[in-house]
Amino acid sequence: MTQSKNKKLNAWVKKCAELCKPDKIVWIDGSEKQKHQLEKEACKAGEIIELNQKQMPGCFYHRTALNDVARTEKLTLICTSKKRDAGPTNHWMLPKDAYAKARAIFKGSMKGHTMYVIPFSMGPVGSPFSKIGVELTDSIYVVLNMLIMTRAGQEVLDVLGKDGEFTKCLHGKADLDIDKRWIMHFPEDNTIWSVGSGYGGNVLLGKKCLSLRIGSYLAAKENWMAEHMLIMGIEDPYGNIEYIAAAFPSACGKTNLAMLVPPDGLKAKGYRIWTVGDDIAWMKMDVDGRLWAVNPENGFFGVAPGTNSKTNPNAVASVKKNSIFTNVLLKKDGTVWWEGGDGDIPEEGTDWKGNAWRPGMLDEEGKMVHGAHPNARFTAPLKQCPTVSNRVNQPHGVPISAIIFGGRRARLAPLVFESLNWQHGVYVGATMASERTAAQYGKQGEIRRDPMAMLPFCGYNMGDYFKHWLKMGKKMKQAPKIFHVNWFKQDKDGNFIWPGFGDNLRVLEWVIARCKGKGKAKKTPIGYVPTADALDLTGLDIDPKTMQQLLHVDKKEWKKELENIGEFFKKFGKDLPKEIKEEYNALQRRIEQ
Ligand code: OXD
Ligand code: MN
Repeated sequence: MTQSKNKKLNAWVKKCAELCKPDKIVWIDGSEKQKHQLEKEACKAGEIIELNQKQMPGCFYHRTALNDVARTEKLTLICTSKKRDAGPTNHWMLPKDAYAKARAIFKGSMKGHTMYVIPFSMGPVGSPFSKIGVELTDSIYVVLNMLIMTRAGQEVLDVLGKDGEFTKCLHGKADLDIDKRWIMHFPEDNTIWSVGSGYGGNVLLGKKCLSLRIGSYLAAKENWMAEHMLIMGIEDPYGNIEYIAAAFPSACGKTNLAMLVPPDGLKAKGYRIWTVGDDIAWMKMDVDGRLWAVNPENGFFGVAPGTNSKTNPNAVASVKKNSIFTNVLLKKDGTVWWEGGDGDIPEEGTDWKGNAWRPGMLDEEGKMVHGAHPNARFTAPLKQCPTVSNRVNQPHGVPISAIIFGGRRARLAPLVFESLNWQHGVYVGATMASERTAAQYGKQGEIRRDPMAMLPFCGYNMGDYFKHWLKMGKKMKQAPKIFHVNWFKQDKDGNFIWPGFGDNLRVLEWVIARCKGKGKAKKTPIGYVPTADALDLTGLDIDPKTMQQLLHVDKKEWKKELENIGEFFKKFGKDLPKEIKEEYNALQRRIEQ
């Protein structure tokens, strides 16, 4: 039985059901009653575990398959009729080959299972920013996560109406076999097919798949921007709120920045932070010639390890109830823990793999056994964040004063600099990079270029994406100013020299001052850098020499950086916009002067 008035939707659901052969089809209406019923069912089937409801009301626990704990970039495809349109940074497959490959895996894969139909809206329901998607899935875990991360249910079908457009999102767990796992995007068909995975980033199709990959493709066609950015409001002592959007590569602290707590020294000034979003921004020029942004999501899908009352008290508060915990440590009392979390290290528990765990346990290779997987996640409703902005449901979003790019650089990039203008700012975004540290990702100092933090998320040719950025800047009467930050500078011994976290507000204060034509700066070859006395360091114990180091621009290092950038740009060939080449040459000239 169909529950939609949209003939196209009904026909597509029928076609997918004929392929996957579920025993039953259930439409998600968004009601509490249906949600509770599904929670019960998933607990009974062992798909989720009910946590201690006294201490963590409405919270559940889930383990993924052992080989299914993160996004799989190699298996993530952009399927366009021309290879050129996917560009040099994406994995590509011809749509007909991709459909055939996935169809063979989907075929009959839902026999004995239920197929859930989730109508969802990315962005406030009915907002001119918003896009509707419908996800079909055989996973209740996916349904419960989508109910947190998106606005889902009957109200979305009502807005979709008889002939509204929607992104067709098909997900199936199939055998959770890594050799039969694909995350396929068909931008020309407004379609996403994800099969063989149960990990959030691969299966909550509203997030990276729709809001970024399909979103960026639609944005270029429709003159808006879909970006991997947090959105936050900074309220000054007089009650004025300025909004900024910031892009950092995955796992560089976007969630922490979006929920920042002002440091004591600045608190006296009366600053307040308002969280609009921690991962994705959809931005559009309004009639005032400014860029306005909404967070298309309705929840947080954040990394748990390292999150505690010191690093991010607002995230800790956000996950107190109605949240889902994936791949963390399950404690005896039915609560959860993770490395770098609050409280004493538990004496025992069940680790993310489902094995008995004790602190200090070593594996066969003598390595420490983690209780939680390093990419363990919490899924929590946006509205539970104590600093949530009262504008998150506003259909027009918030006006953006500054765009901030950032990376993890032990040397090179100063704490903050302002680009010379929009075009130079686009160059700064296009040359963003993060270093891997020995402790984390392998070879120390190895640089991964990640333009605008969109490398894994741009749904089309990245050369065209740079062109789109340049075009948007030309259209705006009052484009946001573009900055670059680096919270991760290190001394010779590898110690971080900037405290980060709440103290990052000191940098944001300067950013906002610059947007208002204030804030002291000196011009350097790479852009405007704060003068030694420009940042308010009240209450921060940092010596002038360290500040100098943080703000230093070393021409020799930048010359080396240019070589690396030149290599990276080669892969774009003639698709690299001439303006970006101009900026490269101009920077080279300024450095050599
Ligand atoms: C990411 C995420 O991988 O947000 O960027 O999960
Ligand atoms: Mn992200």
